[in-house]
Amino acid sequence: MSPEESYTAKDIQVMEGLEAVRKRPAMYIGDISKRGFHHLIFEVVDNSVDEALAGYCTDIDVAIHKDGSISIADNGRGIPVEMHATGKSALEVVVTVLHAGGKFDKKAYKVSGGLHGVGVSVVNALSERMDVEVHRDGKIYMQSYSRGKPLGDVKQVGETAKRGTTVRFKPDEKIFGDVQFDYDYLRERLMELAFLNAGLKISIADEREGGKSEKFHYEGGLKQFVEHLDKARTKLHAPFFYAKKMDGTEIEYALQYTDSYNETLYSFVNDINTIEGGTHVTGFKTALTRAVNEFFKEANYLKGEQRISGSDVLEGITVVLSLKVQEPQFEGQTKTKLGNSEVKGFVDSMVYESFKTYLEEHPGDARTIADKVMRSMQAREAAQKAKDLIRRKGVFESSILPGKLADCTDSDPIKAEIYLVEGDSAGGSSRQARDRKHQAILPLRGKILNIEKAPLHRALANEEIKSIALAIGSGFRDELDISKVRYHKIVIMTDADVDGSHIRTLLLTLFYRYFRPIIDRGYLYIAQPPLYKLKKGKEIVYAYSDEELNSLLKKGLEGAEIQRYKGLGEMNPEQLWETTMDPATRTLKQVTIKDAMVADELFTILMGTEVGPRREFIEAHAAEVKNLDI
Ligand code: 0RA
Repeated sequence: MSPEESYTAKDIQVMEGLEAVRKRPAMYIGDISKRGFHHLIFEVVDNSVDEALAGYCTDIDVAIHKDGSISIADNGRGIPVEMHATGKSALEVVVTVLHAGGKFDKKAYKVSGGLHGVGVSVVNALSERMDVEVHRDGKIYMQSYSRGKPLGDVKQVGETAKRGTTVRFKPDEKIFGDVQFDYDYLRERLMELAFLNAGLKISIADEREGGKSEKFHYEGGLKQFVEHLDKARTKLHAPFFYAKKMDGTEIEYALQYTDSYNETLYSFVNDINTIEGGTHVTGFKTALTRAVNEFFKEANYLKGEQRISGSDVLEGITVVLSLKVQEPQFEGQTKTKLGNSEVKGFVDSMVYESFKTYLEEHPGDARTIADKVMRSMQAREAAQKAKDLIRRKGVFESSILPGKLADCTDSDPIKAEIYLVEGDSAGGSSRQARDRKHQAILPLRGKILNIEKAPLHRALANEEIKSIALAIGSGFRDELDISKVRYHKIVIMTDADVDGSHIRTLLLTLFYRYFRPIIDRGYLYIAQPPLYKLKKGKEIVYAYSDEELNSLLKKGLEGAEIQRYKGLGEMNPEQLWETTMDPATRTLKQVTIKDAMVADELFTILMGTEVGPRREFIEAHAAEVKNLDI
């Protein structure tokens, strides 16, 4: 058969399928930014994790190579290679056919919605080059592709005693532009996957300059996840772990109380972080509250009409909740909210029973937890009194704005912006620089309260927090009313130095813990002031990163005079306007919940009660702390 003759209708369909992916990549992988090309990696890793879930794979090794490619090797069953009726190898079908369902749809847990589960063929379509090596039945097979098209048939290239699949690919620059893999971003997710899948060994190696590598392996799974999250906190007892499988649905959770005033709850469905929560989280919270209340009643801890509220039970708790659901429905803006109504009851009954039993069987832990919950209840009552007092004084009425706010004149929230500016001098120049009609300035003085260590009623009394809340107008925590937000762009503007990044972390944590819906709506931003001013003759150019500086110095601005901006105060109002505040020329980074979560975790380490993790962190990051970017 000549190549022309073997080019069948099926091949045309294949190419049309992959062409569709190349035409509208965002439809398949969300976007084509940094998130997008990292998503390609997770797509392949998910397939390897599926092999592990099915009981066939123990090791996954990820490597970032010097040539800009990435490889994912596993010791699973290996993608099948046998010939099809179509004359094609199964491997070629799996890798070139969009949703090669049916026979090859081996997933125990389907992932509908969300972005996971689009398949290796999407990775192939979006790679300028991909190589797959399969070790199976004693033989090594290879096939290579370019932009989804096979460069030849599947070939046997040797013999082997091993099993498994290695996928190596280089994302297509035509689609993604300049691709730079981010080690820390990858490690974060790989570590998370190792925690979520107890016993699975995952490694990451960076073969680029300054190379590094790490291995993640946790026999204790979620229990160790919780210990990791609490590493900087004072723990009140050893973590409790529970797992149960029923009618194809699985639940696992680990839980620990610390002396923190905050709730840390991470939830996952089929290994996807359900940032927006959902029925499983609701079920969990109501069950936990019920179990504790029940236990308190039986132990006669409560006086008369005293009742424990959900927030009392959740204060200071760290939870990782992980579910495996067969047909998950993901909803919400980022498709990370579980919608399945049947899951709520399932989680509720499993958690209620297991936690109540735990309290009964561990009287020491139960006593400690009960004391903590009691203190939370008393603090809540104190906070309520403080709030009532403030309300009576009218402080939280939106007509009263903080004295240092330089408000804008247009009161339409959609058009209004507020800059939260560090320090008085920068506050002054941004006040002069701004567009008075649409831009308000709130200067923030000194350090904002460490909310990791402050109970609610102390947070309420803090001047900086109060003025932020008053200016924004929404109220916060349980009482936040998103329709009252006075600005749909809230911009954090801090110096590009250690203090600045510290204050930014603090503010992100504050919004994450007190004003979360503002982040969910996408109202929170980080200003991007330039790091350098380059002057060559009459020409003045700004660089916003070290990379940009280097490339400007190489392209036309050789020998330019360089000024490094340490603080916003070093810029005059015109420069500040032009580089950072003018909507026509500035870049703002929109804060995602994930950004805020990362900041919050970092903050917990930096501010937590345990000294060890803080020292470790600072030592590990000493070199980069100057541009620690969160
Ligand atoms: C299709 C069918 C089977 C496994 C796989 C694909 C598979 C895909 C990937 C991608 C990366 N690693 C992978 N490992 C396996 C089932 C194989 C069988 O039944 O033997």
